[in-house]
Amino acid sequence: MRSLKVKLLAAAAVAAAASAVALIALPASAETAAFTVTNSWSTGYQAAVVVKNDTSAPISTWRVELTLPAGTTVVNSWNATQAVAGGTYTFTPAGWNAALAAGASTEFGMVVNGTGRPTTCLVNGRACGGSATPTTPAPTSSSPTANPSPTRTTAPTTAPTTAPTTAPAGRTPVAINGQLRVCGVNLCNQYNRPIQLRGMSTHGLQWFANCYNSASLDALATDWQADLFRIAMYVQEGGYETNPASFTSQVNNLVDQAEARGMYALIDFHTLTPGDPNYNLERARTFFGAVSARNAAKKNVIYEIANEPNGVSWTGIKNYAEQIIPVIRANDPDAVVIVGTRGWSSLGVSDGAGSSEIIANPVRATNIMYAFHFYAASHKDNYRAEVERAAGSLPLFVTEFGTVNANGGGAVDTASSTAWLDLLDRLKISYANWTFSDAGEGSAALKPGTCASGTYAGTGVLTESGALLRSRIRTADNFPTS
Ligand code: IDC
Repeated sequence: MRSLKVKLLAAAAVAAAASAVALIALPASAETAAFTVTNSWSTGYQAAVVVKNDTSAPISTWRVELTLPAGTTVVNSWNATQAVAGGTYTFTPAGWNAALAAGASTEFGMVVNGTGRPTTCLVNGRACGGSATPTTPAPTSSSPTANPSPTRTTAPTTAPTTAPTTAPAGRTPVAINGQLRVCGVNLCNQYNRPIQLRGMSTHGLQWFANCYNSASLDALATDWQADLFRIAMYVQEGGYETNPASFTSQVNNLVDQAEARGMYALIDFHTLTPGDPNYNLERARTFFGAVSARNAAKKNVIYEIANEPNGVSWTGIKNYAEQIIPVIRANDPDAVVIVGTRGWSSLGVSDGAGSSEIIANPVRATNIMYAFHFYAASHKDNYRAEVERAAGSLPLFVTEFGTVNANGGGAVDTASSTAWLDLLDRLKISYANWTFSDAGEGSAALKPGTCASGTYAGTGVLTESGALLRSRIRTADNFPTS
């Protein structure tokens, strides 16, 4: 058996805002797991565990066991499968993150109720530092906190996650705009005034979970000044259907992370293939029942119930919407819900149809909007004309768009992207760009390798698409405040 050792990093002062770090020396070649407290408050804390294969050979799976003292429990976790026996929590891969190439790492996280730190930490059955019961050494120095206490004026109703360091209290998009609603064809804020939200979409959570963490969300909220974070939870392709509990908790965690930074969170049930959302009707009932109950009290949540219906009629989409919207409304009556449209959310244009079939036969529900998606290098004047026409009758929300081809790749079409963004600004149509990730494709905003490096702020990490979007999103919002 390969030598296994654990690197244990822990916050030493439980109640104090400052965290100190203790390190157990590693052998030259080992698999490691690093436990870091990323935020703490009086009754609990949030932690991240980075499992790293520091050996020179691939490993096929991993298992981390943490024993917590009596009175301290794990409330929820993400990016891992959690089991508990006594006070010992065992975390195994979530499904997509089992195999680790030499030098590769994966991260999972948890929210803990109680202030006790792990007394034992094992990776693949071996004790930290080679002993059965490692103790966390006392801090050798106190370092300034990486994650200061939130500056919010209102305490979050659930366990907070890391708050931004620079967003002034009361000035975040959610603090200014509050609970959103649809008024006429617009998205309106708490003062019933039309607003436009501008932000970024994740890539598939099953593939790019390592891109969504405290540092990347801080960059989005404070460096990009984004209003909106779309959480793209694929249902197929290794997504929700493979582990509903894990993906639900991952989405909920990201909702919290957006809330802690004053950003709106768009929960995207990312159906794509098969294109008929009714295929996932029961999954959607379960998922939206869970996330709407859990997030009902929050003001920052918007629900997108079907990413891109395709190969299905408008009637089929409408039937799906009229079954899922009541599930959400039962828990969260005032949240805005967005309905996907025919032909990959093209308002039907990509199917040779158009918005008139929706206008003639709208979804029977209030406080809803309709999704429109475009990829600037593929979709041009005729699509823009349809959006302009439809915007007079239907509340539209561009929940996804790319600056490149519809396959997510190719070169940035700057002229078409700029024409689109100017149109959306003029019509006050909100948007989320595909993607805030370091995928190796033209639509990704971050250069390949950015997420592994852990640094997200500034322009050095951006692709051409990312630079364009950051410069557009960073301009002042001017939200009405009365
Ligand atoms: C693409 C991703 C790509 C992935 C593919 C398959 O960019 O890495 O392999 O999905 O799932 C959409 C979809 C969105 C697509 C994107 C680009 O909503 O899931 O992402 N796109 O093809 N609609 C139009 C384009």
